[in-house]
Amino acid sequence: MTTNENKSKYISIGGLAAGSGVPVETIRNWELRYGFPAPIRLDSGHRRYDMNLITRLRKIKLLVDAGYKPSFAVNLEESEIDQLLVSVSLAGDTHDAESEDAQTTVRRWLMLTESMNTVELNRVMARDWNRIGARRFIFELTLPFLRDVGNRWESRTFSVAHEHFASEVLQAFLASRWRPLVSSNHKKKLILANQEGDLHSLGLQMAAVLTTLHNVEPVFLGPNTPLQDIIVAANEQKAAAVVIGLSSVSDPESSARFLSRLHQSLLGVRLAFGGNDRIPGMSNVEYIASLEDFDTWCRSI
Ligand code: B12
Repeated sequence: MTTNENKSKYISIGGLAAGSGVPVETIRNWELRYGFPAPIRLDSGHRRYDMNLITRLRKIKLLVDAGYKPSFAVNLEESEIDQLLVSVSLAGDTHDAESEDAQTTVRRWLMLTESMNTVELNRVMARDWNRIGARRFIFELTLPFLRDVGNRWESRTFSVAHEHFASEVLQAFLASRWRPLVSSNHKKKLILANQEGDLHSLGLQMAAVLTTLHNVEPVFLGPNTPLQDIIVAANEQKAAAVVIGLSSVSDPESSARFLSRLHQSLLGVRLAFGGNDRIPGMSNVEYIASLEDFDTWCRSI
């Protein structure tokens, strides 16, 4: 087929390779052997591929990585591929999940993110939480997982949709675990909020998990919280402290102004922040460099 129409729906072989994670040479080789993925040809003779092929090729790659032959995988229906991807992931459970190393578990989470399999990713996360406990779940699995998601997004192995999917599943999972742990026996309250404009709330979700392990009640205001609302919540709740999450996207100068204004209005409530190490030093506002440090800091509330 020769066409120059609808070019925007079509991508080059390099684009297909970047989007699917299958190298250019392999794509050419599979086309030659199995007739898949089939390109259209421009008048110039160059190959172009329908963008919808990215997802199919990505999933086929997962099956091939799991040991299936390409000749078998390329001929499957979409629904068969999805079913097999679930069983591949389940099969991994049968070999001693107890002793599965963190790297393998993170790879499993990444694979389920790649196929956007919500049910299975939730199930595996629940298994891992029960298997190694909340603290290790955060430090050994969640942080490396998010780092890998970020790296894959940067190298375009993951799309923005994958990044959003991973964040949403993870944040819902973490909240579902720490919220039931909050008890009316907790004597102290800690306000957790992101600065206005900052949507990176996963650091705070992890901080909330750690907070409950210290018998302190997190009052979680979450992403994008206006200054005034943090002040109102801290005063009304008689909070022992306020911790602000600032991601690396936040501008250091305006974040410093935000923190100073907050400190001035909080009247004797302890104020700390974490997440961005480029904020100029401030007296009366504590800096918590990492979630490990936050875990220790909680003991001082
Ligand atoms: C998930 C994610 C998102 C999600 C966030 C969803 C959510 N509910 O949190 C969404 C899709 C919304 C998003 C949006 C954007 N993102 Co983003 N995102 C990420 C990603 C993949 C993970 C971030 C994360 O949660 N990491 C886990 C945290 C805990 O790790 P950390 O940030 O390294 O934090 C460490 C410490 O700083 C500390 N810490 C962090 N938070 C806190 C809080 C407390 C209280 C304490 C004590 C400590 C602490 O603990 C961590 C471990 O020690 C990163 C990539 C990466 N490698 O991190 C990019 C990343 C942070 N995002 C980035 C960008 C550019 C954006 C956008 C501007 C993209 C865009 N063009 O729209 C927007 C900005 C939105 C906004 N206004 O905030 C860049 C920032 C680059 C920079 N320095 O400027 C990154 C690094 C990706 C990249 N490599 O380019 N993002």
